Amino acid sequence: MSRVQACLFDLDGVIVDTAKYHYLAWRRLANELGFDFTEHDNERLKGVSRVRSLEILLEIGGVTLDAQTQAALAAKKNDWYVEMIAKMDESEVLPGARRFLAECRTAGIRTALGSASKNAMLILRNVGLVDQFDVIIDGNKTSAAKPDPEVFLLGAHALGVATAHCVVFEDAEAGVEAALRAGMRCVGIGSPQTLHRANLIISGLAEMTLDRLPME
Ligand code: B16
Ligand code: MG
Repeated sequence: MSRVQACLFDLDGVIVDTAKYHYLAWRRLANELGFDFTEHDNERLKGVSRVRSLEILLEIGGVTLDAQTQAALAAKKNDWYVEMIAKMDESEVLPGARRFLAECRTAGIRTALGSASKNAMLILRNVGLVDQFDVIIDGNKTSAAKPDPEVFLLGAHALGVATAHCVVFEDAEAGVEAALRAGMRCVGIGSPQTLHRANLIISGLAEMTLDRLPME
């Protein structure tokens, strides 16, 4: 019997691919400001908070703006992003995610969401996954961004599971770092080049089975 008692999942890049919508909204903003923003540039925003994402975007465009203007632009980008995610449905859950969440729960392993997004609830509702998580920690409940371990520590605490019995699923380097700093094991989803510190690296939850969960 596995000693793993809880699995904590990042949202964007693990459960759904919302990075494509973030990209479209950030690119629209960059174009309005008079510069281009490529998909390659967008990689730098994955797993990063909204405020920090805007700072990186402005850095790329070589634009300096006061705090008030920055706040207004972040809100504008979010309105465009929300317009897109409002149309998401069940078909946008990444392959294997729904099945693996169900397998965890059937095996008595508790589940939590650990996302930087302040829009996580809207996304989970639209794709029909709210009920698959025992606990949901999102960007509205945290004060420190990954690689700070706060989001995962809050998740483990709410689940009542010791960090040593938790496994995190993450697609961003900062998220892997956050999981390890929380004293948890981590399954990296994506490239071994960026996620090499994870205990196991897979290309998506379609490859994941309970017997592959990294144990102490
Ligand atoms: P929002 P995750 C992150 O989600 C995204 O990867 C990142 O690109 C985004 O800036 C961040 O959420 C904040 O999202 O603007 O919706 O609050 O990977 O932590 O699930
Ligand atoms: Mg992510």
